[in-house]
Amino acid sequence: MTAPATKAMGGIAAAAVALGVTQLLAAFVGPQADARTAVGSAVIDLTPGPAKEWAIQTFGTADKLFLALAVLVVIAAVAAATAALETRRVPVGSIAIVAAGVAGCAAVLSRAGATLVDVVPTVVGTACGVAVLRLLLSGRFTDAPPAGDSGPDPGRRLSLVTLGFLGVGALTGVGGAVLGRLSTSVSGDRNAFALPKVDVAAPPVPPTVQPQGVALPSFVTSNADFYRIDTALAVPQLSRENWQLRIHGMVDREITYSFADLEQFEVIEKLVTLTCVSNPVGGDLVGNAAWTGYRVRDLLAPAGIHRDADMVLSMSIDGFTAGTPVDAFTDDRGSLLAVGMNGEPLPTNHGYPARLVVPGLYGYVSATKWVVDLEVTRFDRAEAYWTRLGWSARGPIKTESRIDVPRSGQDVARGPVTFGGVAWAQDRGVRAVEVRIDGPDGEGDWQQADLGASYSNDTWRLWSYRWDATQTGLHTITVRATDNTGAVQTEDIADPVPDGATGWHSVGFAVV
Ligand SMILES: Nc1nc2c(c(=O)[nH]1)N[C@H]1C(S)=C(S)[C@@H](COP(=O)(O)O)O[C@H]1N2
Ligand SMILES: [Mo]
Repeated sequence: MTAPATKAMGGIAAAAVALGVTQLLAAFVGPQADARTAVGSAVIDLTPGPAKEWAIQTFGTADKLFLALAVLVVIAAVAAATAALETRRVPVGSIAIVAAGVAGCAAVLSRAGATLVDVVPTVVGTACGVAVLRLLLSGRFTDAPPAGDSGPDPGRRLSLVTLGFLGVGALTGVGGAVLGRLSTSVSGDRNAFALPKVDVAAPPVPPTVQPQGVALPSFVTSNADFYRIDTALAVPQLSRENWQLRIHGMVDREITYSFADLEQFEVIEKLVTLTCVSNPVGGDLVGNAAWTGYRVRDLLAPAGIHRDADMVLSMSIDGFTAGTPVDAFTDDRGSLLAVGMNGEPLPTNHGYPARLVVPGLYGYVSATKWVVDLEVTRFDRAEAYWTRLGWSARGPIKTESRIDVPRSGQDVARGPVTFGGVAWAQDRGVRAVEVRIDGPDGEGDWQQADLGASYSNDTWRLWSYRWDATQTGLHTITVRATDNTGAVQTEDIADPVPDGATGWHSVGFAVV
């Protein structure tokens, strides 16, 4: 008899081999054969909206790492539990591996463009997993060794073999993932892409946008620091050669642009602050970049948009969709099909080779990355990805402000100190920022903060506030912004669902 704990370890080793072999073989068959991504994408698609929202708010840009770890933990737990129950007559563990394999095949086949060949790695991996489990639980390593055998004792021998299979699983898994990545990566294509020469440059950024004497985020967010939110488990690898943009629906003429076709259009550059609807009050799912690209208006014009159309449903190569009011593409705000971000080709995880950027709207209704399709339609006929899950069909950005300094719980020495943060209200612009500091004596008065120079109504505005800390004890700083229409940021607390969080950001700190 093998002990349950040993059986459980055997189950985990068998699962590792099944996953690893599948991953390695998939690297040779093609990206659609990657069962790991297929299952992960299916999990993302089947996860209810509120749970997705929780993951985005809790883990932000690390949400996919969390998903991957969570899935691995669940797989290991199920493999261990079922293997511990495996007996010769009722092979619970083996059945669990086969069931997982069937689910993996189903996930692979459910993906766009998948064929029967794509399930071969999963089938082979599953078979290897079952074989390993049966071998480890067969008793072959624990049965009494022949007399005179001076090898390690049976228990140790089994542990070593189990560890060996765990290693095989890890190596084939990591090796397969790396190989698969190398063979599909568009990083070479991206490196070879020289951004088109800009015809209409963005005004230069004056140094006065950045308040002095306080460590605030940079007015322009670097590509490396820019938040990333999307439903893509594996970043789509789309080369310029394979990219095209199809415009269809309620138009006089369908048009399909190749990447080279874009050369006929004027190249513009524009700074736009992007904001995620899932950003909680005080959160960091907001960033400001210089985008290079083409006016969506220019691309749409030759198609001839019907007068009764009011929405453009943009679609990514991976099936994500966003519904944007036609006006937001055709009015003067300068919505872009962006190919460059901060003077570089778009990073692959920000949409290489092309994405949409629409000033004034949350990303979920506008900022489609890896965009390949624009369907001109109507809000009463089409529903985009997040709208189907309960988010609002329209997503104008709400006025918000954030405190970056001090950090929550920070100690502030007595004497002069400078606080600060950011405020945004695309595309109305920020006119004023006020702060209130409440101390041990009670509530303070609202005071005007100093503002960094206003760059444009489409970009955030940095603020700072000099304060003399005189009284020791616990304090709270609260901030609110006023946009250029004169509307003051609302104190009413709203959840990110369905159309963006509201409320005032406060931070507690101690004067010591
Ligand atoms: N293809 C695709 N594009 C997408 C998304 C997505 O899930 N898939 N998410 C949108 C959302 S919700 C936001 S907030 C922005 C974020 O853009 P970023 O990752 O470049 O910051 O991308 C938008 N574009
Ligand atoms: Mo978002």
